[in-house]
Amino acid sequence: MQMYDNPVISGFYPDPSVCRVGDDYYAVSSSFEYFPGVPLFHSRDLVHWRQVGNVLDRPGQLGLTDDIPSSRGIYAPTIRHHDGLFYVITSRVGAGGVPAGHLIVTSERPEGPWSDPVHVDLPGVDPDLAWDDDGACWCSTSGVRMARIDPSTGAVLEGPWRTWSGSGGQYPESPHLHRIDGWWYLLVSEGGTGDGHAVSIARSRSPRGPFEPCPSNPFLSHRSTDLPIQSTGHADLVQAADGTWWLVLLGTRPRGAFPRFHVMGRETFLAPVRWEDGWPVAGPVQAQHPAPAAWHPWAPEPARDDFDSAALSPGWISPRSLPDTSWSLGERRGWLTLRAAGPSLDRPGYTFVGRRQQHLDCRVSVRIDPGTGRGGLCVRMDEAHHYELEVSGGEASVVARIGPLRQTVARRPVPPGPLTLVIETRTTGVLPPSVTSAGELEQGPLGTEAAGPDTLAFSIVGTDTALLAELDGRYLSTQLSTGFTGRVIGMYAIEGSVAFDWFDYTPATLTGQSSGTGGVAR
Ligand code: 6LW
Repeated sequence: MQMYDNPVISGFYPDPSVCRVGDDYYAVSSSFEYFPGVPLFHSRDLVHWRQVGNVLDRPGQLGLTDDIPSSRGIYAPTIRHHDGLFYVITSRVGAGGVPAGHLIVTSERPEGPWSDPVHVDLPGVDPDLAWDDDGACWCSTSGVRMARIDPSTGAVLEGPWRTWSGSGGQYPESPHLHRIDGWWYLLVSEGGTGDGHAVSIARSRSPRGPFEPCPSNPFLSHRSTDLPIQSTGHADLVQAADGTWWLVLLGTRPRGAFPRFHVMGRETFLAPVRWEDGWPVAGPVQAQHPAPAAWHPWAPEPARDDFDSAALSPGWISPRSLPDTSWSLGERRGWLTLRAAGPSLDRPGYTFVGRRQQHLDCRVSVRIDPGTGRGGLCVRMDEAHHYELEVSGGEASVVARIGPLRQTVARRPVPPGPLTLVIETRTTGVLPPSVTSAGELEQGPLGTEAAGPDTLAFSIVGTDTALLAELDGRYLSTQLSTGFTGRVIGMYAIEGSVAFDWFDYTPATLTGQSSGTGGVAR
């Protein structure tokens, strides 16, 4: 029997929403402070996904300014297809987690171009769109609230009012309203997006309610289990072309000692659904399930970007913005040239182009020519949590920024001209290293057992390979940094111009640890 692997979209792609048009499926997820926003994926089987663009790919649609903290910005989109048009609705969230309304964009084609946004002034986050036969458009948001809106202008025509809000768990959110067999099913998540996460459902003959809850709510939760996949929730429902039903939902893969750490944020999982007495039955979400009838793998994405194209591919992201003046693929043909905009990765405003870490074990390498500038390769959670391998002035260094602490943990002279920088994440042989008072890295236990999720190893490759440092991965985990995102690995410049000939991302598959192969580009 053909099985599929979870997660189906690995790396920090949380809050998934999916719609089907004929034999094609489209999925979107949250992007928070990153530009471009709202990655859009295409699949023919719900298992193998490839990114075909970003919904918010023009600065004017997004407006992510430097005062937007990490893990704020764009939250929890919903994608729907109605009357020949794709709709994406998503929330904007400002400092302090204060919701700042919602925006709707439309396109005839999922690849875009997507329209400029119209704004919807409703409280909460996690907006959803659903239409009834009369053409009325229903928008539900966290809380859970419901309103009738005009999606072409964003005008609120009626409401909002409180509607069914789950079985009593905290944070009723991520509502999705689906019309199935003459019923309106309202799918919600509750319990918060951590260990207590759960999915519940209710139904009504009218979008206005009253909603009758499913007797077995929450009908899906991994709370209080020792399952390897945790925090399952924020689900959307889709019927495959063969009539079977599926949930796409977020989950995490925590590792290490109690209370365990996840480093790639919340990822996208797929779970089969069956119906009993008019209610969905799903879960637990496993690392493998029998595959949907359609099976349509895409050709694997190349591991390496040689920067030979005229445009950056859609998987590249930058915190808040990537001004045209800060990067070029044309200045030096076949190289990505980054120009420093800010002097430090500790404060917004710097030049950084990266991609999500998508595998527990992976190897990232770049060919860098620092010229007279300063830059390198960075693993980032946010401005206060990042490790980098940096080159400048004939020296390579490994720098760790963990909360209020910033330390150069290794230095080594390097010859002038291009060199290859390598960062590996390893889940095997994890030992907590220590830094001596002289700033030297010392291997060995610090009186604790190996407890982190992984180790990050920093090397320079020339005629031979020099390992500069190995650092504990727990300090670049959601449990340490807090927030809604996961690791992003990227190239940066913080002084002058720094050029990159290629960037290679290779999952390590021979470590004995499943990295979740999913269908998405690696
Ligand atoms: C999102 C909420 C959630 O708004 O996390 O898992 C929040 N669910 O629905 C941010 O992703």
